[in-house]
Amino acid sequence: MKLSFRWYGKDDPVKLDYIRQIPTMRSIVTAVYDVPVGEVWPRESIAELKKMVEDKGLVFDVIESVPVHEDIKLGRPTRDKYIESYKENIRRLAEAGIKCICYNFMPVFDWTRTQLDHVLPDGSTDLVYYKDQVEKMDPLTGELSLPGWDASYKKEDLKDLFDAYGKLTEEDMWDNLKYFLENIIPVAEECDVKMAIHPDDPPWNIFGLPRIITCEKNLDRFLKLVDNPYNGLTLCTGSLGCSKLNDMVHIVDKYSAMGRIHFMHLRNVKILDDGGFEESAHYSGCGSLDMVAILRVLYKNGFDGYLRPDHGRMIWGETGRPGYGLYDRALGASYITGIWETLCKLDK
Ligand code: CS2
Ligand code: MN
Repeated sequence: MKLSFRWYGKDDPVKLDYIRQIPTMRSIVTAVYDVPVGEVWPRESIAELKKMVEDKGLVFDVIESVPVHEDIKLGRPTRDKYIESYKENIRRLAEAGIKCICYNFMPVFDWTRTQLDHVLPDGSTDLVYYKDQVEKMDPLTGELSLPGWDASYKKEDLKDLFDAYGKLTEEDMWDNLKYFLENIIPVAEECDVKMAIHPDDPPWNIFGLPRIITCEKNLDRFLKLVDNPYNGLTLCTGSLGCSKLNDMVHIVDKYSAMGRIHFMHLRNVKILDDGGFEESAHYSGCGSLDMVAILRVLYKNGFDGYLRPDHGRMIWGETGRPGYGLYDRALGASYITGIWETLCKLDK
């Protein structure tokens, strides 16, 4: 397991100087953030990121994310141009030493929550998804904007996108994903870069937009679209695991045994009775997922891919990007390291 940490580049309030102080921290997960979706990343920007990371003694070998242009997801005629840029990004990143690229295929919005600063009984804050509040949200009229989302959409563009997705069935999404994979996976293989799709978060349709990377059945279907080890998964326990229908230990066991998990996101969530959820500290007792059981199956299957603590709470007065503060993710990383060390030593 290669422990890694997400970093949002030089404007991230969380400094590489701090990240490197987390015991056993190895890789930095980052991206070029100032290039519009669908365009090629300048070699200089990639080189600059690599240098910043390596100057601190950390490894630059995972990218999260190279975003997929909506025209690809929608199967519009212009998709070929964006697919060509995507391939070029894979090549350029491979030249810079990247071994794994995380991306997602969610229409329009990335992860969705109803509140980013929900206060827990201990005074820390977390991200929550309350069903009754989601029903009242209208992304077309509200001033709603979440940090996982591309803030660049104008209201009119959003309306067009919603109209376009309104005509698209889930089967169309599958066709469009297959077309994308058939084009990019051969390039990824040639460049020795593992592609790792991130599950939809939450793993169900939101605002009437179709979502397909949601459950075991669909993960099976996804892996068969292009049955090649370079076509793999970012297994995010908090994304799939916020649905009671997903048995996370079984899912992690199955796909790590198949060698198709290239990147693990470890995060805990507390599933609520009505199907909503609250993100929690990583410790198993704080949420609905059993972190030891998840890490145990990874260990048993000899998992040697990347693994990072995912969203943390805001604790100790830290302010910054919700889900991506330093302190709680560092606690998560240490907790994971402790479990992993125990698994290794018990095995001896
Ligand atoms: C999120 C996402 O759960 C997560 O990791 O923070 O923003 C994720 O990075 C993207 O969906 C990956 O493409
Ligand atoms: Mn994740």
